[in-house]
Amino acid sequence: FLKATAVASLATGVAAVAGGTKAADKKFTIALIPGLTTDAFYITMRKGAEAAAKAVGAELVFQGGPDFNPVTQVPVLDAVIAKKPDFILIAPTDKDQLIQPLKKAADAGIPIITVDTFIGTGVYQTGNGDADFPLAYIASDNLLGGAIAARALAKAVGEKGKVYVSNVKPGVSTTDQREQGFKEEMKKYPNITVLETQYNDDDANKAASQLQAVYARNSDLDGVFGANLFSALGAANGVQQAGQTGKIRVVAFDAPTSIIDNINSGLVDLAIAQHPAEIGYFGVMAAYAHLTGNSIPTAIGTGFTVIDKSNVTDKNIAKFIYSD
Ligand code: T6T
Repeated sequence: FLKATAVASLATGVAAVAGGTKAADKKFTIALIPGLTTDAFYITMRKGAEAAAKAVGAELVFQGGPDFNPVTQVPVLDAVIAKKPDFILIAPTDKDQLIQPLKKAADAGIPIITVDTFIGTGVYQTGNGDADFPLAYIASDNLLGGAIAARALAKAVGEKGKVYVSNVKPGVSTTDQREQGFKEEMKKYPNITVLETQYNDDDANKAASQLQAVYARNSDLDGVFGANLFSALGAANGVQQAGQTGKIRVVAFDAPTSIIDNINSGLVDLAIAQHPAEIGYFGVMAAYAHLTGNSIPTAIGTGFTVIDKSNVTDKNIAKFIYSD
């Protein structure tokens, strides 16, 4: 009798495994729509997503717009929805303007996770509001990232003087939160004045001209926080063009190789590297978990690595430099 039971449960076990294998045999198509395709941050995210897709035998489709703008992102999203992928991972380029376009995907039965940026408040699956339908938000803690930037810049300028934020445009969840976190933390430094934010539309050339214009109005400018890759790169170029390298201090969000070069030359003090590959990896893994009937957390936070001259050659740090 004992033997029979053992055989029976073994058989059940085999059946369960066979069932699991069958579900996993379907090759899922997971679409990843970045903020824009030519940004080292999203290129690195794609690598992590591809590693995860390979691990679970899914197909990853990477399709995005040529600039960071809802006007170009929404048609890409519509084209992706028309192809009916099993899952959409997307970095929405605007908190509000992507709600309705993404609702169309949800209404078509395509599950969604937002990666890097969010829609609405970024708090999903609450039964509240019109933007809680994505299953999860996977990203850096951008408020914290802004606070880290403020502390670093305050230290670099000797806790006094004038600084400003070089930013993309209002409505982008990540960069809005970085600015918010930065300004809140800066309140702890009464001798630092934070000048008006300069919005560059994700255009490094514009950010460079703005740096020079702010400096022309404020010859005692001490520092700038570049709130994303192009803002930081442009601000740093502006500092160099103004002949102020080392005098106007630069703290960069994001860590492409160009910013690392600027750290080595002394133009940029430090870079706050996000972990985009990790965001992409967990995005695909969470999608796969959902598609195979598992529940997933509504939020996954990924970390930062602060890179400066003192640690840039350490291979455990350098692995967080973005891919070009
Ligand atoms: O900083 C990243 C990303 O987190 C942000 O949402 C948009 O800009 C980047 O892609 C860098 O260019």
